Amino acid sequence: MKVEEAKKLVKPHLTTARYEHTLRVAETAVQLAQRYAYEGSIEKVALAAIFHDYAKYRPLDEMKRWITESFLPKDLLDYHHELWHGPVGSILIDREYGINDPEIREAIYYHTTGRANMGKLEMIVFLADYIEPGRNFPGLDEVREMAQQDLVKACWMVSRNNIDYLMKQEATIYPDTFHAYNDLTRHNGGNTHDKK
Ligand code: DGI
Ligand code: FE
Ligand code: FE
Repeated sequence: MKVEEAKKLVKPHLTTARYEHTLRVAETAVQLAQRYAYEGSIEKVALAAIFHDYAKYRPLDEMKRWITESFLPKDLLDYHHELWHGPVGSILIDREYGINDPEIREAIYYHTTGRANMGKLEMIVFLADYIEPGRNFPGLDEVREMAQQDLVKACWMVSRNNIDYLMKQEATIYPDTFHAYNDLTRHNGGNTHDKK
């Protein structure tokens, strides 16, 4: 699928603000892919980013049905519905448009939580979603700076900031969110608390 066609397909499913976020994530993701010499095509990077929030505004009962009736893990239903749009979106783009590239699917599926052993395209979309120029989170400057230097370390910062934010909200935290943090921490050489 061509990038321009993907944009046209996604647009009616999103609000204007969300569509503009999506375009900025795509631009940011392409820049990261170039910086970190992603081996796949730039078109794949753009498609993963353009579709990453595709399911964001699906009715909750429809997303619930996809989780119940597909291979998606049922424990998603025990967590906040914000966690559903990635996994459900990854299924919808296959069912509706025949996009079944595993790297694209995983980048969309895990873009909210991350997970252990993320691939390069997954990390690129995960990071681009957080640092795109329209975002304004506390600590974002530090992450944007690190994004120019070290993809894994920048993703680690995103993961750490997410958990920090969620704990301050006293929110429940999905296991993959922790798995991402632990895995990225190990890839960063760990911390003195990890060492005996
Ligand atoms: O869809 P976006 O707004 O572009 O961004 P996103 O998909 O990264 O995040 C959507 C929301 O999900 C965001 O407000 C933070 C939240 N979130 C991420 N991980 C967890 C989570 N919420 C809960 N309750 N638990 C998590 O593990
Ligand atoms: Fe999202
Ligand atoms: Fe997003």
